[in-house]
Amino acid sequence: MSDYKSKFIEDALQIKALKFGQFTLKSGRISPYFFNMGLFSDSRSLSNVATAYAKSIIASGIEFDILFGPAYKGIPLAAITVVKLFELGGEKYANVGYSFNRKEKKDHGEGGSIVGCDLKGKKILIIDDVMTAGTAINEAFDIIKAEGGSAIGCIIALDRQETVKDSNMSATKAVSQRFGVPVLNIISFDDVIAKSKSTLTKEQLESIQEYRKKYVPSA
Ligand code: OMP
Repeated sequence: MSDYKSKFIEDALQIKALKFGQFTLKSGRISPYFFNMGLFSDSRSLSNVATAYAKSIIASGIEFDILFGPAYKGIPLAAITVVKLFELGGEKYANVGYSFNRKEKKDHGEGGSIVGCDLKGKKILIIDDVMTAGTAINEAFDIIKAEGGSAIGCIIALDRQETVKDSNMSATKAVSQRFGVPVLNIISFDDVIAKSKSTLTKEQLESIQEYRKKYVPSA
């Protein structure tokens, strides 16, 4: 596992952004673990997160004009990562822009629902936190399309490697096929387990295994 992935999981465990227990997910699934990206909220952990996103993007070689962070959680992620892309990737990323959407459209001043770079005619990389059943991310693709941009991929911190809502298809694969773009990640569920297995109790490992049986993709 690369250093930045390893560091990312270590930080997540240390600040308790990655927790084991019983959690109800957006999809209604009852999960034995939860990843709360919002707890990366101090300068050190945010700097490390930005490094992890930036290194994953640089390693992928993906070409894009704008990093788009859907409201709310994507907003700081886009801002810190675009800065880190320039710091780590240099001139190649010097002109990369960032933008985000407002949840409520503004009808005065500059108006509209996009803050930051105009998306029209631009190649957009979406940045978000977690993918489970792959539902939440659809909205970001819709916003970009409505603004005349072209979504060329998305990057998430954690790919939980689960199925979509009503079939045994992988959520990331479904998103990738639906929009014809790659779905990149910093870490996957497999990375989480590889790194934290030795610290988990027998009961925790069993409930993770039970959960996986239900939602592991077979397509
Ligand atoms: P899906 O729409 O099912 O892919 O759920 C993704 C969203 O669920 C993320 O954007 C988060 O808001 C939230 N989530 C987490 O933050 N961490 C988790 O470990 C799991 C979820 C979740 O509810 O599935």
